Amino acid sequence: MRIERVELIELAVRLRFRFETSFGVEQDLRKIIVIAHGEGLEGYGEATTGETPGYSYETTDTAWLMLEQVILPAVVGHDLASPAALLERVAGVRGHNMAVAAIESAFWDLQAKAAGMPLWALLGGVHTEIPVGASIGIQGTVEETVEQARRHAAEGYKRLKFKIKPGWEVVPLRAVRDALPDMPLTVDANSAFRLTDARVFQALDELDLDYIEQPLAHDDLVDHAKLQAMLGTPICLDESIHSPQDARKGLELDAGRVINVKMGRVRGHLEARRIHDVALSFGAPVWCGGMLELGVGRAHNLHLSSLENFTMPGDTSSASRYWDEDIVEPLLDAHDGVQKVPNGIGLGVTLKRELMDRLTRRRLDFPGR
Ligand code: OSB
Ligand code: MG
Repeated sequence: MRIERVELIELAVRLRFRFETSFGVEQDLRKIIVIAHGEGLEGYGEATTGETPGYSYETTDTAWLMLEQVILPAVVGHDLASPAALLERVAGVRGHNMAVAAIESAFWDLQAKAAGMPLWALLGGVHTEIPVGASIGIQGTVEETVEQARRHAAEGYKRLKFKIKPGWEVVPLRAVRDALPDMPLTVDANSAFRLTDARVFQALDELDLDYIEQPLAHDDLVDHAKLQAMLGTPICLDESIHSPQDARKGLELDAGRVINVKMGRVRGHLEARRIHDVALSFGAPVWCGGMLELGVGRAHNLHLSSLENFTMPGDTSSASRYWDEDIVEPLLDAHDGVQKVPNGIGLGVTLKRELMDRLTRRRLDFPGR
C-alpha cells in the first residue's frame, strides 16, 4: 500500500485542569494530527509530544519539523508492504520516535481499513474492555490531593497514580492511603530523584503501592536496579524504555518489574507490540501510558491495550476529564473505570472536522501542490 499524501494539522487545545508534574506544568497544548491518504482511505495518527522538552527531548515543534523535512519525504509515495517497511524507510532517523509513531500509527489505521478489520484485531489483541486508572497531577495541598483521590475513586477508576517530586511524596501519599485503604495506588516521579533519595522510596514502600514509576534518571538503568534491590514495591519504567532492547536490558538488570508502554515513546504500534512481547517473555506485566492525548491518540492507546499482556490498568481515562470537546466521535469515556476498545473498522473513530478547523493553528499538505 502507498501513502499518497498526508495532511499535518496542528491544533491548539486547553486541558480542563492544570497538570503539574516534576518537570513542569501543562495546560495550553498544541497537538499534531496526521491524516494519511491511500487507496481512497484515511488513516489517523497523533503525535504525543508536549510543549516543552521536559518528559522527552521531542516537542510539538520538533515533531512538526521532523515530519515535514525528514519522515514524510521518506515514506510518502513509496510502496509499503507493512508497518515494518515504513519503519525501514526511516531507519536512519535516530530518535524522534513520537514523530515517527504519528505516521506509523496512521499507517496501521489505513492498513486495518484496507483489510476491513478493527485495528485491535489486526494488532492481534484479545481484550475488548480496558480497565483504566487516572493520573493525578501535583496539587497545591494534601487536602486537595485527598479530595482528588476520593473523587476519582468514586468515579470508578481502577487505580490512581499520583505525580510526585522531591518534597512532595510521602506526606501526600500517606494521606491518600489513610483515606483509601484498599484502593490500588501508584506514584510517578518522572525521573526527578537520585539514588541518594532512596529513603523516600523506602518510606513509600510501606504504603502498598502497585508500583513506583520512573523514580530515577531517564537514562540510568543501573541505579534503577540498585533501587529496585532495596524495595519490595516493583519499579515501573517509563522514560527509560525506547525500544525492545531497552526493555530486555531493563528487565534483565531487574531495573524494574513493570513497563509503561507508550506507543509514541517507542516509535509506534509495531515496536510497542515487540516490547509487550519482551515483557511477556520475562513474566513482567505492562500497561498503556498516556500523554494527555486527544481522541485519535486515545483510540490508538485503547487498541494497543487489547494485547494479552496489558494486564494492569492504563492511563486512558475519560476524554471528558481532559477536554471540553474532543475531536473524535464516539466520545472515549470510561464507565466504571472501563473503556471499550472502538470496534468499527480501523481506529473506529471519525474526526469532527469542523471543530478541528476551529482549533487549527497551522496545516501542511505533503506533498505540497
Ligand atoms: O509520565 O506518564 C507520564 C503526561 C504527560 C507526560 C508524561 C506522563 C503523563 C501522564 C498523564 O502521566 C497520562 C494521561 O493522563 O494521559
Ligand atoms: Mg510516567
